[in-house]
Amino acid sequence: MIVFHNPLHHLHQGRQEMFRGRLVPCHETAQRLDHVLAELRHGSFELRHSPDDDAFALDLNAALAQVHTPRYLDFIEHAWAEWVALDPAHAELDALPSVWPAPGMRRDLLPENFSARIGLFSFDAGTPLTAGSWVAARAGAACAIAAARAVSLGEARSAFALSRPPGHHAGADFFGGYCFLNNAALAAQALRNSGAQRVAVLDVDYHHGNGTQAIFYGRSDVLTVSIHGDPRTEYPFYLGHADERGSGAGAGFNLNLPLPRGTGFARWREALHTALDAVRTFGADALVVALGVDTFEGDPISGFRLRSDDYLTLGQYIAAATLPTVFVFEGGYAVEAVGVNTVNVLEGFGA
Ligand code: SP5
Ligand code: ZN
Repeated sequence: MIVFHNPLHHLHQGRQEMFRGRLVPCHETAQRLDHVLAELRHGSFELRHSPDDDAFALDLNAALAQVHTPRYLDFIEHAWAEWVALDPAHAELDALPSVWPAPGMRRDLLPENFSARIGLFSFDAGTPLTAGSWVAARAGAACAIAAARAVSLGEARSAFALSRPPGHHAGADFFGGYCFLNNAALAAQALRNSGAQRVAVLDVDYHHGNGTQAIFYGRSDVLTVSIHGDPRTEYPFYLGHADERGSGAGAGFNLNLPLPRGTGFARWREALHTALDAVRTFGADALVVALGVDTFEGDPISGFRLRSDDYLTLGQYIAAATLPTVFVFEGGYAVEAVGVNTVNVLEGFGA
C-alpha cells in the first residue's frame, strides 16, 4: 500500500482546548502521527511525502476551492498573521474562538473584528489555531488528494493519507473538532474529478463526520455513511442522527449509524456490515475511509470498546467491498496504541 505522509504536520501543535470551564492540554498531538509512522516502517508500505511542487500547489488550490468556500480559505490562510498583528503577545498563545453567531444572526456579512470572524468560521473552542495550522493542514490535504490520485491512476488498489490535523469535522466554511480542511471530502472529490461516477465515504471515527456529511448532503454522486457514538450524548452532538438521510438531490445518500457509548466490537461490526451493504447498493466505484481509531477501548475521550485485534477484522471487512480505496487518517487519542490500531486496519485490508 502507498502511504502519503505529511512531513509538515508538526507545524500544527495546539497548546490547549476548552473543556468544562478549563483550558486543558490538547488531545490531538503530533506524537499520534509519529506512532503511526513508526508502525508503518515495520510493515511493507511504500512511504511518500505529500507533493509540494508548484504544479501540484495550483491543483491543490483548485481542489480546496471545490470543497471549501473562498472566504473560509482566505480566513484560515491569514488568520495567524492577523492574530499576531492584533497584539505581539499573541505569538505565544493560540487563537481560540469565544463567540459564535446564533441562528437568526447574520452570517452573510464578514465582521471586521477578529474574534467575530474566528467565531463565524468555527463551531467549538476545542480547536486552537496556531502559527503552523494552515501550512500543516494544507500539506495534509495534499496527502489526501495525492492518495486519491494514486488510486485513480491505478498505481495501487489502495492508498493511505496520513494527514494531520484531521479533517472530518471541518465543513465548507467552518473548522472545529481539531479539523481545518476536510481531507476525506477532498479525497472523494478528487476521485470524482478523475472519473469515478459514484464515490462512497465510510467514516469509522468514533465521532460523527459532521463536516463530510454537510459537504455532500445535497449530492447523489457521493454517498456518506458514518458509524459513531450517538450524538444525543457524544460530540459533535448537533448532527449525526439516524433520521438525517440527505436533502434534495442528495435524499437517500447519507446514512448515519449511531451506537450507544459502551458499544463493543460484536455490535459495532454489525453496523459495519450495514454500512458496507449501503455502499454496495449505491454501486460505488471507489471508497474513501475516514479512519479514526478513537473507537479503541483505551481512548481517553471516546466510549466504544474495540480492541487492537478488532482493527484487523475491520480492515478485512472493508477489503471485502473490493473497491479502489483511499484511507484518510482521522482521530485516535490513546497515543501509544494509535499506531498499532491504525496499521492493523491497513494490514487487515491487505495490499
Ligand atoms: C477528529 C476527532 O476525533 N475530533 C474529536 C473532537 C472532540 N472534541 C471534544 C473533546 C471532548 C473532550 N472530552 C475530554 C474528556 C476527558 N475526560
Ligand atoms: Zn474522533
